[in-house]
Amino acid sequence: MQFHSKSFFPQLKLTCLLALTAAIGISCDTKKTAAEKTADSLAHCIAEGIPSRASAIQNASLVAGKTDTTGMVWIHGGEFLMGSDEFPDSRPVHEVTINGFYIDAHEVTNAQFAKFVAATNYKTVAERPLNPADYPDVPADKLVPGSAVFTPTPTQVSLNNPLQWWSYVPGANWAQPEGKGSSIKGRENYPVVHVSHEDAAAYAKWAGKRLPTEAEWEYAARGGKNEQKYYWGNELKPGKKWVANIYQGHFPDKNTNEDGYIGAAPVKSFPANGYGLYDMDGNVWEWCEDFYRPDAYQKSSAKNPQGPSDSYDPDEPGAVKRVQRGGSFLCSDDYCIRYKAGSRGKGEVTSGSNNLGFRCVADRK
Ligand SMILES: [Ca+2]
Ligand SMILES: [Ca+2]
Repeated sequence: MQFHSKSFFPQLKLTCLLALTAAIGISCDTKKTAAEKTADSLAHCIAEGIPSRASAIQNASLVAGKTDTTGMVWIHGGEFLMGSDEFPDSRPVHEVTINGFYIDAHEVTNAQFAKFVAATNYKTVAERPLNPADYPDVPADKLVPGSAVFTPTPTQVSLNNPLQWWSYVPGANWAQPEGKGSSIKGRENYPVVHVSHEDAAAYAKWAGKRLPTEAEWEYAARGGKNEQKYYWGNELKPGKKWVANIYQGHFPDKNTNEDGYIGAAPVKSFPANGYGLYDMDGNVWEWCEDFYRPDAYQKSSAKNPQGPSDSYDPDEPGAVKRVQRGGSFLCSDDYCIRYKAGSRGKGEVTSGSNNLGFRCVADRK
C-alpha cells in the first residue's frame, strides 16, 4: 500500500486528488485498472520531492544501540530463486546468494516501539507538524498531523478509488492507531503501525539493527522452500485452515473474518514458517531497505543484492519509494494478492497506514 501524504487532502484539485489516490492501490492490484491509467496520465499533478515534515533528522542524532539478538532467528546463508513470474516487477526469477543474518522472529510490536520512544523521545513522521509551504492549496487549519486508516465501505464499491476505504485521519499515529482518543492499551503485543520508512530505520538503528534488504526478507520468508505459490506452500488453506492473517470476504465492504482477525492480529497468532518466523505473510506490510524500481531485478546483483541506487515508480514519478513486503490483513485473492511468494510492494517513504509495520535484521558481529 502506498499513498503520497498530500493525497489525503480533499482541498487539492480533484484531478490531482484522483491521480494521487489512484496510486494507493497499485501495489495490491496486479491488473492494470482504470485507476492506474488515471494515475499514469495525471502523474504531472504529483508534487516533486518529499514533504518537509519527513525531512526532520531526529534519527541522525540517535545513537546506534548495542545489538541484542534475543527474539531473533539466525538464518544461514545460501542460494535461492528470487522473484515471481506472476508479477511484472518481480521478473525475472533469478538466483541470489546471500550471507547469513539474524532476523526478528516477529514484526516489531507496540511494546517494543514504546520502549524506543520512551528512551529517545522520538517523534514519528505522522506526529510531526506539516509545513504549509509543502501544501499551498490546503488551508493552514487543515494541516494537522495524521495518517491513513482503513475503514470498510457500507456497501460494495468499485475498486478503482481507494479513497473510498482509506481516510487521512487527523491524530492517527502509532500510539493512536485509529486517531485521537484511540490507544494501544491492551495491544502491546500487536505490530506497531503508522510507521514511515524513516521511523522504522530510526528504531532499527537504536536497537543496533537494520532493516532487511528485499533479498534477505524474501529468503527468510521462503523458509527453505523454493517456488511455492504462497510462502507457506501451494494450497491457500492447508488442512482447510487459514495460516496467515489476510482478508476473507468481499473487499472492502464485507470481511467475513474467517481467520479470526478483522484487523491486525497479535504477533505469532499464526504458525511460524520453516525458519521459525511469524507473519511473513500478511498481518502488516513490512518495510525493506531497498529503493523501489519496477525494473530492479533486471540488473540485480547475484550476491547480497542491496537494491537499486535510486527510486523510480512510473505510476508516481515524483515520489521516493522503498520496498514493502508480505501483504497485510487487507490482502485477498479478490483485490490484493501481493502476499503471494515472490511478490513485491512499494511505499512512499514518508507515508504510514494502519496496515504497515516492519521487522529488523542484524549481522553477526
Ligand atoms: Ca484477517
Ligand atoms: Ca507481515
